[in-house]
Amino acid sequence: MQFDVVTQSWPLGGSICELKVTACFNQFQTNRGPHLDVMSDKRQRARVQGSWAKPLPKQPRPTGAIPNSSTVVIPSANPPPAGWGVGQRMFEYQQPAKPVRDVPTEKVIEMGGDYEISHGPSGVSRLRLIHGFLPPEEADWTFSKLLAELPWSQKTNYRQGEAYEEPRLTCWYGELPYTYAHSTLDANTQWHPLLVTLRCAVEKASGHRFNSLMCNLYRNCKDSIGWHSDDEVALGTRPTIASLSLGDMRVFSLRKQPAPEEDGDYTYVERLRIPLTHGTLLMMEGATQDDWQHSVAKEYHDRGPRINLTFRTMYPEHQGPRPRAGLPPQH
Ligand SMILES: O=C(O)CCC(=O)C(=O)O
Repeated sequence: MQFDVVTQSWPLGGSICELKVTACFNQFQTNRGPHLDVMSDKRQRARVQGSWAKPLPKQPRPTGAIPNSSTVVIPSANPPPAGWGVGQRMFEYQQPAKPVRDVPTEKVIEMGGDYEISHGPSGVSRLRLIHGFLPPEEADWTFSKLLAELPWSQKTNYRQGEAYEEPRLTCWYGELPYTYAHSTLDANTQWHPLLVTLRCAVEKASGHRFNSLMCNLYRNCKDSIGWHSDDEVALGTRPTIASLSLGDMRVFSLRKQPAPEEDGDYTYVERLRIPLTHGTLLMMEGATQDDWQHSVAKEYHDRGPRINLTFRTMYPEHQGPRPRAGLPPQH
């Protein structure tokens, strides 16, 4: 076996790119005729190793004024050899038709406390975050009991006449049925005794009375709830919602309703993220359901089960969804 090494170098981006061509051929090939030598030469060229040699000394930067013309010609740093079919590249600056708008940075709320998240024509939107509302041992026990003993089932919803299974399990408690996404959860007054105890504790902490409860079970990272507001007419105006989380942490996201002139475009709206941990109580108050939407998105990391209990007050005299501009809710 015989090896030949041919080294070719040329400047590229401030370094010297060096290409080593390792020619390897069997001794007997040298005994073949001239046409075979051409073939073996082609095969030899196919064995290529690239490597970087030491950097070139720095090139002096061009000095002088930037030309006034709106066309800037940027020659490529190391023009390729003639015959490559690529010459100078032209970039033309054009004034953007619309002023450039920044997408607001998403804010994260991690510390417990009271937050005024917006002041709008509908009023002040408020959040209250209480970590450790249930101490860890109590939260563990409550989670296991509710997971095992609540009548969890998967609801079928409808979007544009098409049926789809909700990506989570639910159960509903209240004297009134609860309708959303064109399907109804029947009234259910058979409150689990543990839920009655939790409702009393949440009422005491919040100073609000609740007569209904939506229970959600997110089985794993693939379960979710889409963007929506809890703004059904039956919940009354500026409803207070108390949301207790148990089990694995999931991110609760909020996004502001866009102004009417945005035509339902959420690109530039304010956004918030709240990691909701085991035993945490989140209160949504004031105009939050008018001016914001919320969701729990699917995740790409493994997640264990999570239960969320949202306590609400339903008014029998009001029924049906509240009309709203923008996109339909996606429960
Ligand atoms: O799981 C959560 O934290 C949110 C549940 C929710 O948005 C709802 O029940 O309307």
